[in-house]
Amino acid sequence: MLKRCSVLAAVAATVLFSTASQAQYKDEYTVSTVLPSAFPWGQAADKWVELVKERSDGRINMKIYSNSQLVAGDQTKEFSAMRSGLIDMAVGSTINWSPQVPELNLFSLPFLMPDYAALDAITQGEAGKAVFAAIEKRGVTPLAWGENGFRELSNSKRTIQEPSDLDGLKIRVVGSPLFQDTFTTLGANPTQMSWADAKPALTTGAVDGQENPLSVFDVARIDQVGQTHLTLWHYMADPLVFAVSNQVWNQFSPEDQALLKQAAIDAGQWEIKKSRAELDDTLAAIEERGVEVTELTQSQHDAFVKATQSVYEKWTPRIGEDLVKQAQEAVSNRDQ
Ligand code: X2X
Repeated sequence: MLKRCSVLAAVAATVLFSTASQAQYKDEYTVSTVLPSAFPWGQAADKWVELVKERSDGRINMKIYSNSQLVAGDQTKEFSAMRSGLIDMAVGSTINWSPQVPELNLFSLPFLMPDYAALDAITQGEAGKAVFAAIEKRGVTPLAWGENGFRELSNSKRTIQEPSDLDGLKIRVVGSPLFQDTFTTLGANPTQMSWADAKPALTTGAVDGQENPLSVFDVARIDQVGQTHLTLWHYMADPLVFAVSNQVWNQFSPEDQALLKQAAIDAGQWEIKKSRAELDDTLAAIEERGVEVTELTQSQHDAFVKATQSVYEKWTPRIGEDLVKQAQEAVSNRDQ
């Protein structure tokens, strides 16, 4: 009898304990993204949610809110909302979080990363670790990298082959002061606006041009709003970061933290591979629709590099001299 009682007590204790720890878990966690499932970015988030659900046998459920709807369309508020716990998780672009995490401006330095090997050398090396530490320091736990892509320049007015071709062009840029500086120094007339406002502004002709990865240009059908000139200048690429608000992160058991992290790593690797593999077809589809695609010669490219040097002078101290140096070294030592 005594034995039975203690077994019962043990069972009761287990039930109680697991209900107590389960009670800290939410029925559903919010995941913020800017772009929805039609884009690689949204697919990265979809994959993460799917893997977590599967690997946790349905214990951890996440729901994606795309188009920055949790921050009323203002993607530059996503990081603060996550930090304060208004948003549980996000798959976000380094550009959109850079107002709160200055180190993330690293990736926006013009022509720092000539190719994917350079981008990977940064994210997968010591510089990438330093960037993650900077995010963590500001109240958000970064788990893995994904990719929005190399950003190319489009406009409705003319072929752009050299800095002077940008003279006076009104360009929509993301809400980042560094972008404002890059385009101002090139002689353009940049306007910061959210993604939600970008397509309407292109449609009405309020702006002449924009910059975004080819996948975004293609899926959002930017060609349909008069953007007939596209220059492949690969001037920067924005990685995506899978992340969780610290307030939420600390409530997960160590096992579930590991599960969330591994699922983010797997989803990120899957999405990076997929979006790179799709690039050639995407470009072909864009050209087929009659968009004039311009590749820069080496000397044209060099002219842009030269014209944007002042951005480094102004922004390196803000990003951190050591981090910029570490990234530049990673780029020069990359496997090619
Ligand atoms: O707003 C943009 O241009 C986008 C969708 O690429 C980002 O969120 C950085």
